[in-house]
Amino acid sequence: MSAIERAEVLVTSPGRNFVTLKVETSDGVTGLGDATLNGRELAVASYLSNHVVPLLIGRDPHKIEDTWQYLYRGAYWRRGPVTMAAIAAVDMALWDIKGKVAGLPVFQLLGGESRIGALAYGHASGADIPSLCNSIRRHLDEGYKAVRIQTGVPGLGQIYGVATEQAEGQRYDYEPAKRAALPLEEAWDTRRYLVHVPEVFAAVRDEFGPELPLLHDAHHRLTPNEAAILGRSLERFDLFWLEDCTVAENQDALRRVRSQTLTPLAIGEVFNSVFDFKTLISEQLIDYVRAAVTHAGGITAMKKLMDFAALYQIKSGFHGPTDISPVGQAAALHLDIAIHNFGIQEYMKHSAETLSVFHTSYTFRDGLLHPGTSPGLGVDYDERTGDKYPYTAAYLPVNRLQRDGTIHDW
Ligand code: KDG
Ligand code: MG
Repeated sequence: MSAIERAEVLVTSPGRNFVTLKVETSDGVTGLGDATLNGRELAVASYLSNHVVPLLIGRDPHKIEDTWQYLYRGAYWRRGPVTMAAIAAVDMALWDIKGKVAGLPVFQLLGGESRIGALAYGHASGADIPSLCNSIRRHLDEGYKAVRIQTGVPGLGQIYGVATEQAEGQRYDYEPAKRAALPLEEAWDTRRYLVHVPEVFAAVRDEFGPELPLLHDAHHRLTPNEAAILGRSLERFDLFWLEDCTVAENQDALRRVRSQTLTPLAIGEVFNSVFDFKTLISEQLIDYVRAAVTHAGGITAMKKLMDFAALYQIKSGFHGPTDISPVGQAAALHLDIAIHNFGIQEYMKHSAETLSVFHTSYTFRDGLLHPGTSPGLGVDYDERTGDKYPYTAAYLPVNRLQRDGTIHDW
């Protein structure tokens, strides 16, 4: 019988921090899993190396479901981003191993291809409307068929999720692309934002027409009532989705938003369990599940979550910014291709530095992503290159009200 012989946590920082679990079997097969939790990376690295790796040694690598339950139920302490990212990494690594042993890409083990590719959306943004429009044009030139649009808000400074560098050809990475010992502090004003966003959509629809799928992320900054107001004011622009319109750990609050607007809603990038979605799904309060395979327990848990969502005609929109490693992105793509209720996949290209460590086989063509047909997840990790990039502290920015400095949701 094959057994897990070694498991190792690899921390690297090629442009930004990533935590990867490498699992090796007695037959010499290696599997990779993404355990990156942006800004709290070392907590998961420690959870894995101190509390999970010792439990894996000697286990049958093919028992994916049993291992998932062993780590989830066996720990006594359930859920939470650190625990679920650690379980996700083990889960992905075991699917990677199973695929390699079978000689099949993981999507074949999940039921095979349901589509030729996964519609991807990119991140267009700019300090103002003209620079946003340039960014949208660049995305369309690169082949994107759907874009998320974010801009600066007049009267506020740097805003989360908006590129500061606009020069032609310069790429924008998600925060915290710039390393610092302390989080940056940004100023926020909801009234200014609510006035500005409809103006942005009006200008973009004017320039790019009615058909381009447009998305927008409110980053949890609104109350349910403000979210309903925004949803209503954007209805005429026919969004693909409005994301994280309000803080959703109080799932009941979404009833207010849902009953007041027809703008499609996407929620869940900070969620890590099916229970975070239970009310949202069973009452059809959202249209898209935004969870990340990396943060919500891996392929095993996300497949079940999406099967539950399918009963309510809710689709996937898996989280895929650059703080999801190429391993996590590949895991999402295998699910995207296999499940029936796929919606859209977020796709920000990783930097050349990141891709010098993670060698990927997924492709992006004509706006569609495909995980490729290599056995397993299709990502290799170059340890020699990874070791050249030591971990560097980096944090997500903190958001304060411009008016009086109160810490605000985001
Ligand atoms: O780590 C946090 C980021 O991944 C997140 O804020 C990005 O909101 C985001 C998105 O929609 O990609
Ligand atoms: Mg988001």
